[in-house]
Amino acid sequence: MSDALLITVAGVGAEVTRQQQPHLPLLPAEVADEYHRAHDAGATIAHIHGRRPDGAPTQDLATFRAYSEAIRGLCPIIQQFSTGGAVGMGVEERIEALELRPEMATLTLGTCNFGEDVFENSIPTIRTILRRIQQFSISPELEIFDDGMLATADRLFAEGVLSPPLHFDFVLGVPGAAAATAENLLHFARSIPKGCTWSVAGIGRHQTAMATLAIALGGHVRVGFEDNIYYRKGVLADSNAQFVERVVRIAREVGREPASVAEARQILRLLAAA
Ligand code: KMH
Ligand code: ZN
Repeated sequence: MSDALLITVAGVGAEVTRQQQPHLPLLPAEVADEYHRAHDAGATIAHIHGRRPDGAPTQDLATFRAYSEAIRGLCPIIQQFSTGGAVGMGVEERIEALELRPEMATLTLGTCNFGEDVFENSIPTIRTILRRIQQFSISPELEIFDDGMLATADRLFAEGVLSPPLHFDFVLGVPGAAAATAENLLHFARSIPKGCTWSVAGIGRHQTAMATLAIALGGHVRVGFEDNIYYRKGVLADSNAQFVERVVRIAREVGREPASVAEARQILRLLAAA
């Protein structure tokens, strides 16, 4: 297996505001430019949420079509649509854009507290999202926010509705879900079936430490404004690419190069180029 590093950039998110992070991209051209810069810096997967021009989160088809076409016009980064959307969104809105058949889409395997809110993913919700993902032959990325979600993965594997090897993303440090600790990361990485791949999204100030651990452990990395807006304590990042550049520097120090898009498709077992 290639040692190349998958870098996912979560550049938009659903919760961060322009007031908090002035460089947050909202319009299609801004979003495409941000992912283009991140791709040039070494990112190979774009985790995508939709926003209206005023910043309100949306999962609507027109927004995703505009984003997707604008990104594709600038760079070949692998597009991964969020099906999480924003807290409180109905499941039909969350999966509306999947008919555009992105190469990847997220699938969160359980409900958790999310700051003061609840990120709802009941088993029926998970099944609805999974059916739509499979209907369009999209590759799921399994989002794991806490231990119970790993048990749900096992349950779906046992039922045969999901078959490993698959790619997991461990989201660590959300207030109300699993903490961003080395122990949790190791536990999660050891709990998934052999042959599966994984990345970590460390939230807030944990982003770089979690990324560094993942690089050392042979995992992969997610960075971006969705998870963290600060480059360092008290200093806002000036772009998503700035996070990618830092991860690439750390990875190179331990002998890992960022994956190309072609290598990423191999690592992720994606069937064909989009
Ligand atoms: N916005 C969060 C509540 C995903 O993209 O699949 C959920 C989320 C997960 O971001
Ligand atoms: Zn997301």
